Amino acid sequence: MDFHLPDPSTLRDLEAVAVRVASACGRLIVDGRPEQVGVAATKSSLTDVVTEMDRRSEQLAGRLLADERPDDGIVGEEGADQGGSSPITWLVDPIDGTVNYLYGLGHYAVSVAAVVGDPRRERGWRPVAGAVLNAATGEMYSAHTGGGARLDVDGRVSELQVHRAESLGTALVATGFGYEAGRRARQGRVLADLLPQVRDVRRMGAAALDLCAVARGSLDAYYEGGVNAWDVAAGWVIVEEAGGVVRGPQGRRPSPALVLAGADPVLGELEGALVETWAQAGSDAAEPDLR
Ligand code: LIP
Repeated sequence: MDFHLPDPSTLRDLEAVAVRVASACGRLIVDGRPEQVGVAATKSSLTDVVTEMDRRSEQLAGRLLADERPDDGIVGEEGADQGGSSPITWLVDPIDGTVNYLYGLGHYAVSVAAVVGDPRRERGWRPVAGAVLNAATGEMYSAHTGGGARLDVDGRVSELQVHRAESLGTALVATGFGYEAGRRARQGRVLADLLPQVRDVRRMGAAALDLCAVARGSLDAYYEGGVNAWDVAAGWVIVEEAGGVVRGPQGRRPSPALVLAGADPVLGELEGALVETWAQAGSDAAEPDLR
């Protein structure tokens, strides 16, 4: 599926909008974080929590995007879902790493991405610009298609480049887990089989920041089954513009079934290892067999 790309000037503008929106939402969730963050609601399970700040952050993102890009659509993790008349839809994860935020663990992000296509349709879209702010540290990752990827730390900007590990056995690999107990048990079995085959694994709790760590060369690869479009959209374009690859099984576009990010040949080796253990780990509707 080919998508019509906006012109380079528009792509640069879209990245700048994503950075501004992520910055504003990041300030809100940090400055407005109450001493005791309460759980406002749960979603897919008791551990899948939403805080009041998730909701406030998404509301702020919606207001800012409506001001800056009134013709675009918006889809957010906490329920924002409005169509637009332009080819651009914004995917917003108002707090990625919500459990980290709830516990005060300094590793959570605001992820804002501009995509073309239809993000409500699996594999029916792709990102063209995005920003991921690690709100706890102030590290701002951003990119647009054809424009490279960069990290801005207090105004010091560096270009991002993925690391190319020599083999899966020397690769540092990150992953994450769903919130439903049965899926977590299955994902745990997959991880247990993978662990002896890699240098080490990391589970840091925020897909958007895992993808940015791949783009930065601080991880060699990331994989996860069951993530949502808003979790990965901005990190996807950031990894690609840092010279990496983001894909699903068998070279397909990423989907909730499985997101793989890194650089070949190690990414191909990782997928090969996952395909074997995935099939043996049992079935899961949202994470079908990877063959
Ligand atoms: C999180 C993802 C993470 C996944 C967590 C959770 P949230 O998103 O970024 O990769 O492992 O289970 O889904 O819920 O914090 O926005």
